[in-house]
Amino acid sequence: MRIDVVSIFPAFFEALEVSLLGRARGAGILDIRVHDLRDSTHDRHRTVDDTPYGGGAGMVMKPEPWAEALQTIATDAEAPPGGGQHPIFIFPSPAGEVFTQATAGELAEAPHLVFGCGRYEGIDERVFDYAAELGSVRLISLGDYVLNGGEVAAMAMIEAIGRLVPGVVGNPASLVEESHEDGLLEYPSYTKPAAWRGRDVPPVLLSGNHGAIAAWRREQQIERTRARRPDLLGE
Ligand code: 6GU
Repeated sequence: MRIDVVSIFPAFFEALEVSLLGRARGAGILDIRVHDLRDSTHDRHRTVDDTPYGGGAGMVMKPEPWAEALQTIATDAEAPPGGGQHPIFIFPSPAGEVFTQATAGELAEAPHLVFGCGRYEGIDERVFDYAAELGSVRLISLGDYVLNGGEVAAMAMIEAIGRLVPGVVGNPASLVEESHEDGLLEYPSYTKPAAWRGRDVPPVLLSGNHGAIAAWRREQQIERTRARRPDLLGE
């Protein structure tokens, strides 16, 4: 899978060089390229923002640098691998649809994603219309709170999506039994020692009875989901 990221703070994405995603990049499974939006400006001050029409607080990101950066990426991507297909442009935004595990699974199937990370009060709305001529466009939010820009949100989405790409996580079985994969929160996990500071591991887990263990884990999942996230149960 190819992932391009456009941002005025490319340094945020240095963390993609470590851990599982870093290894997947080294192995050629993920082709991640980070671009500085200011490289698509042509004035001496490398200006990316301006005051909003109609007034109001804050600054808005100008359309021209965005158009140049996105067009260059879309055109360049015509070359394989993943070439010839229109990219999916993702603009992290608190005004977008909410990102879920289902969103991650869907996007993990795409050959080419482009993340456009806005700062300030947002990006000139015409950029989204322009991007829609180059590929498909999604505005996506992590949840109902506000970050200073799209970078941290893009990082979270790239990790959630990237780990679902075949070969990124060594043991695919570990992707199955985790929170949100079946609409429930994960069951609690324990390791050795069986007794620790007066706290014992639940005896059923030491019983060797696989049916009883599976039933206990399912009960735990339902119980915690009801306590912490009743919305997932429609309650
Ligand atoms: Cl995707 N962007 C920003 N700026 N804030 C957010 C968000 C995204 N998701 C939640 N808060």
